[in-house]
Amino acid sequence: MVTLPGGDFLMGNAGRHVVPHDGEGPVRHVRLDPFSIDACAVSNADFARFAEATGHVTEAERFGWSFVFAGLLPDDFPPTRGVADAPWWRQVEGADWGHPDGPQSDLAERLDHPVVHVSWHDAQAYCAWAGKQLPTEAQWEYAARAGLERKRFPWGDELEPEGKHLMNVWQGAFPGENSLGDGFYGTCPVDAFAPNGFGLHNMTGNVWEWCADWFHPHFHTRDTRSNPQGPPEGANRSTRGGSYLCHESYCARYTVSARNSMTPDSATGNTGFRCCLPSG
Ligand SMILES: [Cu+2]
Repeated sequence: MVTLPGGDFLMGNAGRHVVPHDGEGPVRHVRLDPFSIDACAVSNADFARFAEATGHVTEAERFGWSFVFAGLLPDDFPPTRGVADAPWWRQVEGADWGHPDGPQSDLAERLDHPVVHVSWHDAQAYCAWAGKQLPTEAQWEYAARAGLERKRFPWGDELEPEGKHLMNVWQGAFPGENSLGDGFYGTCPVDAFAPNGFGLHNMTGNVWEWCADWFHPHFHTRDTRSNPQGPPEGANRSTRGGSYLCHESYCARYTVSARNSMTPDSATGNTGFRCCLPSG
């Protein structure tokens, strides 16, 4: 883990790149106590140790299916149900954290990749076992920004500075063609790209990361500016950071301020988490 000093920072984005109904703005001063956060997302190896020690069965395992990106399924995969307005998401029976691309897949080549197909409840259970907690959205964003003010990405404003890929997102025409400019189609190892100025890897791209907060598009405009925890209740939990599927053309939520959410029992092949701890 990396210990961060906290203090005052500018949270949110009101620039031209925002997704308005996500509630990325306004830009506001937020104050945080010091805390520690994992340098990397929780890996499959980490989660395997937790499952082994506790016998935890994830929600996707109990439901018997999870959402897998169509491009990750073998060509001869049996028919699956899709999502109406996002047909590239397939409802795959037997997909779970140990079988991330469906029942024919395993973790052999990706123990150092982030665990996926874990719900918010699963992430909470892992955190409780590890004696940690999920970061709040404010902690997550402060950590992702690494002291840079009003920048779009953890390293600055440019998506590919000097043509260099600094995170795992989609290159090419989504969803049919990925030119693999960054070297990866699906997930990549949790430390695959250089860390940000705080020493944290893959804050954007690779996988969405669960945060502690209930999601609300506007609650933060009236929430406390000191260690905000989000709304007291809600339907969805917040996720941050975007994933290997993000692309400017359809989902540019691969930035430090972008927000998304899912119900706390949901799991997908592009959502994981990292843990945090109050410091001192
Ligand atoms: Cu996205």
